[in-house]
Amino acid sequence: MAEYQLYCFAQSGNAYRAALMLNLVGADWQPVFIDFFNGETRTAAYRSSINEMGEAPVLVHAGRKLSQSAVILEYLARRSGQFLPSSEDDRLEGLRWMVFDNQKVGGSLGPYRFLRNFAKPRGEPIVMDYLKGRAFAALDIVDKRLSSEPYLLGATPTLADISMTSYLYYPPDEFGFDIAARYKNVGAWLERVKAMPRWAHPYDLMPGHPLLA
Ligand SMILES: N[C@@H](CCC(=O)N[C@@H](CS)C(=O)NCC(=O)O)C(=O)O
Repeated sequence: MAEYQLYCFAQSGNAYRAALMLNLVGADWQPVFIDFFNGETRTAAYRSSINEMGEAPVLVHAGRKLSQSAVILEYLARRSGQFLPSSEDDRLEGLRWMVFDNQKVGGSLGPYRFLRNFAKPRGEPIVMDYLKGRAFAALDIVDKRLSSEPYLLGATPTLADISMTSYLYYPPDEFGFDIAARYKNVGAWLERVKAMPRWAHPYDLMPGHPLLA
């Protein structure tokens, strides 16, 4: 058995943050498939034995079960000594961007993409317009941030960058817009992250793609 197990599924940008981090730091890890679209995270068994919050991802390591991707990233950064911001101020700054990502970037793009591609029935136009507007407003802020520095905290990549990738490598047709083309600085930054050794696309890194009908 691998040192780390990650409960995840291919369509989850929240889980991708953790899967990408595991790969980038060269961890010995294996995915554990969550049958999210058939309701596994809503079962009593999942909530009692995997994650009381009913969410993916969950990282299992050395008797610990960690959820919330930001917590998982912090744990892996500390253990590996990689992607850790170098000063206390940068640590706080990284945390600030991860919370912003969770709530505003991934927090809007995730439900938007879910309602557009996977939910039955699909999202109502008023809800879709709202989430798209929120996502665009958040991406504007990230794009501005990346206009002057190559990475979110400056010259070197940190866990805040890994977090921010969550939904951004999924195919444009799943959103109905091309994030990398629309936000040029985000697009260039995505290419920089993609050039890192052991980078992999979410659909290649986590199980469950393509989704069976
Ligand atoms: N802030 C959490 C978000 C996790 C999350 O919402 N994951 C989705 C899957 S992509 C989920 O499990 N949703 C179930 C629900 O909201 O009930 C994180 O970054 O880990």
